[in-house]
Amino acid sequence: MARILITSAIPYINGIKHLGNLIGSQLPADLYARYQRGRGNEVMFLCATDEHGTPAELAAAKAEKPVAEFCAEMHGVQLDIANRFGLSFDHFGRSSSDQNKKLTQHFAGKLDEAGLIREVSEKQVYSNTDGRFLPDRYIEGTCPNCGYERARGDQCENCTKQLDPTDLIEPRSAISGSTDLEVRETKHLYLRQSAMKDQLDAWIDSKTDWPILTTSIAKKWLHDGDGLRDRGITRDLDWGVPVKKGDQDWPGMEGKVFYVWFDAPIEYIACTKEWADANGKADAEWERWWRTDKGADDVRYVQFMGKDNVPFHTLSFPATILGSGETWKMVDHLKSFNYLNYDGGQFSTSQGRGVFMDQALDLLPADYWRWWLLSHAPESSDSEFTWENFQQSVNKDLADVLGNFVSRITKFCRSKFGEVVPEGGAYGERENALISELTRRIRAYEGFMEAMEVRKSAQELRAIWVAGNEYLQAAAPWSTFKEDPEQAAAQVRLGLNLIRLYAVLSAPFIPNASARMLSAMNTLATDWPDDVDAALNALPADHAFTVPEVLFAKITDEQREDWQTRFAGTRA
Ligand code: B3M
Ligand code: ZN
Repeated sequence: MARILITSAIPYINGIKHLGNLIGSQLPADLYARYQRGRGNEVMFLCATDEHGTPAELAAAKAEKPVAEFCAEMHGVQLDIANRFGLSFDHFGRSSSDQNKKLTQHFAGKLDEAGLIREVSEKQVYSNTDGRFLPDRYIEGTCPNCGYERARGDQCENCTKQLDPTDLIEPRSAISGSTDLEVRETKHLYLRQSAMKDQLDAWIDSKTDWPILTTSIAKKWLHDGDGLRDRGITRDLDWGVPVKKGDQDWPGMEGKVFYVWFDAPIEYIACTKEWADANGKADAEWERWWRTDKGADDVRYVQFMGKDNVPFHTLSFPATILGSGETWKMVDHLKSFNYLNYDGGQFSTSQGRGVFMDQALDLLPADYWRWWLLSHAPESSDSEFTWENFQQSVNKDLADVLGNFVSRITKFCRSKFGEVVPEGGAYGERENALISELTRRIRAYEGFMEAMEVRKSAQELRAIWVAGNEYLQAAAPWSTFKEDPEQAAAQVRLGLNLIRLYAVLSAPFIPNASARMLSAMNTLATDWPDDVDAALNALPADHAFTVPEVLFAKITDEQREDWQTRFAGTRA
């Protein structure tokens, strides 16, 4: 049994995520986690809310709530939506937890001991209009690298370059729009990433199986111009992890907090301790996932994220854990995604454009969205959500192909043999041909799932559903029944067994429909079909089942048009 550690980028606390965010990390991570569990592997799947930084402060101010209270509430909201989407986290933590505070301060202390922190007296942008220092992402201006006019002070979302606010051309406050900014002197800690350049370079070179999207972004920032720059890891803010070295005060750093991007990835680790603490488990239980001298040397660690998060995960976070000199588990595989666009434009949280997770669930159950999003995952390039495409995929793949198969075979059986798996006959040539096709396709499906090729996995799964439909069409038990009821019985028995098989194979994509199929088939047998022949004999003659309610309802043209208009504008 393999041990697999899976993390999804942790969503900001400031609002409910849109479908673009969902398919950029949490959903594919869940697909992989469910698949690995289905294969019988030991999985630790983690996510959390990213609660620090100015976005949290500003969102709380807008909601007229103290920031701690706002975060606690929003964590609950995000957790509830995640559950309703079927995201099967082992723990959904909070970057503001005590565990993360302590661990973040611990790392800072270790990095300081290793000589990798320097104090810098720097000039920082102060907004006279807003009466505060402006954190990086609340300064907007033109990107010096690509000329994008709405680049933020921490990163240009157009070209992904990590920036410092003072790099921006024609900077302005993103809070008030004011250009009445001045630069004031303040002291900060810098992580000497540059001193780790060669180590990071060699580490990335050793990752020969990473997607090109991941390595190209990492390499770009390692070798771009002056190469890997040292990064400020503290901020003049009230809300965040107080700057300390381990449990010691840090002279001169009073009242400052760590930069949100310093503590956020550390939460992956801290989250595992939160999980242990919440379940009354000893530290050894989480350490065996993270400390290579305490059992984690045989763990495979996979991270999921959108492409804009790649630099932080290939450079900054590895610099933190490598720099500590301790035995932390490093990521083995990093799966990154392009962007999902919305109906001719971009999804946007700040502008409320697109469909948000809560709204999606008000329209249709999670599986409809899961299927569309995963089968259209923005892997090799950006992809686009359109209502037409969504309607088409749901109606064809889910309703016509899978749903119809389940309904036809169960109803036919009920009408001719009753609600039990029929007895008699034997699988013949046609059945054996189907078994070999399914065997070939299931092995291909496993290969794609293992490689996290999300779209190809979906295509293969669909082809597996189609193969069953084609079999049923060709075998036509409703005709066979007239001349040879025994043979019809074998065909129907195969069809009912296929439903169970489909439930097992499809569970990572559409867990709710899968559970309903299993419950209709009245079985708890969810073993992975290593042997397809055996899997298609799992439900024996006389086994009772029930005809399920319609698995997937079709989306009508009226619904589609209604939704299209409702979601054309922006969310209030
Ligand atoms: N919260 C950004 C995002 O949600 C950030 C990810 C942190 S991963 C450690 O895209
Ligand atoms: Zn740029």
